[in-house]
Amino acid sequence: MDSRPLILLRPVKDLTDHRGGLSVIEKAEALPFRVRRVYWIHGTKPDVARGFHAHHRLRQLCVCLAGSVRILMFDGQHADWVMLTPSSGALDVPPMIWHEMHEFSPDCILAVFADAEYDEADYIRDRDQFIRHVHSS
Ligand code: T46
Repeated sequence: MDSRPLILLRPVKDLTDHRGGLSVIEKAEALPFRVRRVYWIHGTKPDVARGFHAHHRLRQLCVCLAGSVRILMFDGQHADWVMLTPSSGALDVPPMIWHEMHEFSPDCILAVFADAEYDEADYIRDRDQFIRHVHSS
């Protein structure tokens, strides 16, 4: 298995001025793929966790627009946590990374930029199956 870092935070440019905030993600270093779908998670109920899957091929960038959320990234061998906030940068979620989203603040808005349209067949929603898949490839 390769040993890529599990937590890769891509830069979000802050152009805040006296009028308020303006944040930008641009250029390949920050947005390294063509966006084909955008969705956002909001109004998450207390004590709810989401995710609990990996994708075969999908690559995504998660940006916390408001509040905070704690994300677990697991490559089948190593796991790491990251707290996403509007100032933490954009989390790169490559294919074949099991991810879970925990501890959503009530005001959390988590935007996700994806490189493909929705396809349920791309999901691995069973953790044991994910681990078997990682170790067989
Ligand atoms: C991910 C994390 C970060 C659609 O029909 N179209 C869509 O574009 C999406 C994202 C979801 N759905 C359906 C699939 C489920 O029936 O909406 C329902 C809820 O999706 P899910 O339970 O997968 O939601 P999360 O928050 O667990 O995961 C989502 C994304 O699905 C996933 O790709 O990486 O956010």
